[in-house]
Amino acid sequence: MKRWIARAGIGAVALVALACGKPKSKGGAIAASASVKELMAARGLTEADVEAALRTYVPSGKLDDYIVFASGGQSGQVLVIGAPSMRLLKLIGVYTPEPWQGYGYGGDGDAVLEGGKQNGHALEWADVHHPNLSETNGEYDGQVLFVNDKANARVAVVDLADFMTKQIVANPLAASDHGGTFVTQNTDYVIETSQYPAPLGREYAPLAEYKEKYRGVSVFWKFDRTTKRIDPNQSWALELPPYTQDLADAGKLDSDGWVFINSFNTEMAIGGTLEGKPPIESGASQNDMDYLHVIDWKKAEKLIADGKGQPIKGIRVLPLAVSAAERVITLIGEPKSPHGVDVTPDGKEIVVGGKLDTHATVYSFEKIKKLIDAQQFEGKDAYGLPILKFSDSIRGQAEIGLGPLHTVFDDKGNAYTSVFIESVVAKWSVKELKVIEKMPVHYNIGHILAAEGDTVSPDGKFVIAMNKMSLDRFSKVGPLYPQNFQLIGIDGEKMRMLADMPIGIGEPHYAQMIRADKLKPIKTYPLGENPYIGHKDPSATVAGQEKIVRKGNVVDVYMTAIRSHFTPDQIEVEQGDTVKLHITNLEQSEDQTHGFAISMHNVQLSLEPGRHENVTFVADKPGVYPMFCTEFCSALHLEMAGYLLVKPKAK
Ligand code: CUK
Ligand code: CUA
Repeated sequence: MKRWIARAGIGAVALVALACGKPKSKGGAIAASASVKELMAARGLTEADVEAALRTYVPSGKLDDYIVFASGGQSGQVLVIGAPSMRLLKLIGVYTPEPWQGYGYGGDGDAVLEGGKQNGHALEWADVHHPNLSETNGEYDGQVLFVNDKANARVAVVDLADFMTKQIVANPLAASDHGGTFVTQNTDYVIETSQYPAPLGREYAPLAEYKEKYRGVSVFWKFDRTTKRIDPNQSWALELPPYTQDLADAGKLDSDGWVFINSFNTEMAIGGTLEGKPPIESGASQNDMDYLHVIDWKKAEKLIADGKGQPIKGIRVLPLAVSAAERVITLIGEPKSPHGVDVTPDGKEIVVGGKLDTHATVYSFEKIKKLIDAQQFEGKDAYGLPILKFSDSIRGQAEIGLGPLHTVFDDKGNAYTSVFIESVVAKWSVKELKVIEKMPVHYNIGHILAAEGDTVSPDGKFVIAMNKMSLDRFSKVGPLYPQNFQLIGIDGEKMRMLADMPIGIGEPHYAQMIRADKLKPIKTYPLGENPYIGHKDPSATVAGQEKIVRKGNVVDVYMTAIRSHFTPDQIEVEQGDTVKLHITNLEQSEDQTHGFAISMHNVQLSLEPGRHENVTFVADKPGVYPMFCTEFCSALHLEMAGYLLVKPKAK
């Protein structure tokens, strides 16, 4: 049942026939229908329930058509979910150590987490907001996933060859981020924009100097396709005014070369609740209009290449004055504290979700470009940035409802906007600027995502409502409730609610859904490969070459793992020795993973077939420590063990 059953409504008999996998007989009655009807009655299922089940059920052994990469919120991880089944496939450890994958427990992955240090501190959590897949010509290419850490201004690179985090870059300029990690249409750059303004480089300045010293910043991280890493040395940044920059999106096709960033709090409110001053929330909601930042990044790139950037903490930053004079940044009014900004698939228009305003505003890139080229500005802001007239820059507005946030698109010219306060998905025609249908969701939807949604050619099959509250949807699990992802079919005349999926590890923000056949992950590593260096590890070992080498108080152990033993399986060292284990999994068959742990040492590795890992620790406490495999790999898994013996220092 690969194809969708029917476009419009389908009757009970047909449903039952489908459920039974038997063609409908001439008379309409079929043998098994009674039992399906009984089942429906016994379980209290409606026809709509059964239809939703048929549209999403993926039988054992069959695969999902789509893969969703979802932010794991405060967990610092990324969820990998199959759709339409909404089955959880994997949690990828990104900013937070992940023991199953042996990420952050003594192996080579520790160095990746080290890269995420800020101000010299190891940060043990992150708030993952916006996963973004790499693109080629505006299409997801399935190579790499980028995710930001809103809490600590960091960007991570997940390699989709093995679904592992390979790099975390710590933004040295900002203290928090939000508008990220959006990619340009060929992934030349991964864009990360600050959220809460602060002095660039995280220096001290009193709040009284907010307007003079506090700034926003947009970092253009250069992505290198050959190494599959961000190259900080080729990256640069734009100084922004201290308006609180929010979401952002990169232009595509017609608007390639441009970036659009929302803002709120152009009032530059700083709070002061203890002194009886209004909190930021009310100070920031005074003006009727905030500013959409329209950025000509290709021009900025040139100015940086011409040496116009000023280095701050090792990153070349284009000063606001240069951006103003060269018209790199242009502002346009946008209604009251907006939230999402989303470029349409054709790249011609930019949709801004009103949040405190009931509209989605549709800006025309063509109009904006003409006004900028003709230097037809209505004024300048306090920082000298030119401002375009709002009414001249838009095509129109669609009345959406209470609290429009984010917008995604289908293949038929429709937009789907998440409407937070109303708890609905609003489907509307971009051309007509008219709402077509509203689908209630449970409850308080934040982001919304669509199949192939951020590409130049969305699929128009599904959207997922990412709801902040679940109230009565799931069994109670204490006062902290799971978030609720709701899968909605959009390929028919009407939207259909298909499935709920509780997310119990954090508050996800955004996610992207890619066609599963675009992903080509490897099944095993070439023998001895270290995934973090991308080739055979210099310390990789083959069967028969295992050895223990002592040099002074450093003990190097060249080990192998294969069903169901480690060689060597007895390691004796002296108290105070530095122990370096170099372990190669000699297995070459699919899914034949061994784990490796040593009691009391916080060491836990995942050795997928062929993979090599290095572990270094100081044997500081004399004793006898079992070391063993932690994946049930064979009938003799429990026997896959040995001992680390630490001899007390001779007195
Ligand atoms: S934000 Cu969370 S619902 Cu960080 Cu993209 Cu809008
Ligand atoms: Cu190897 Cu269990």
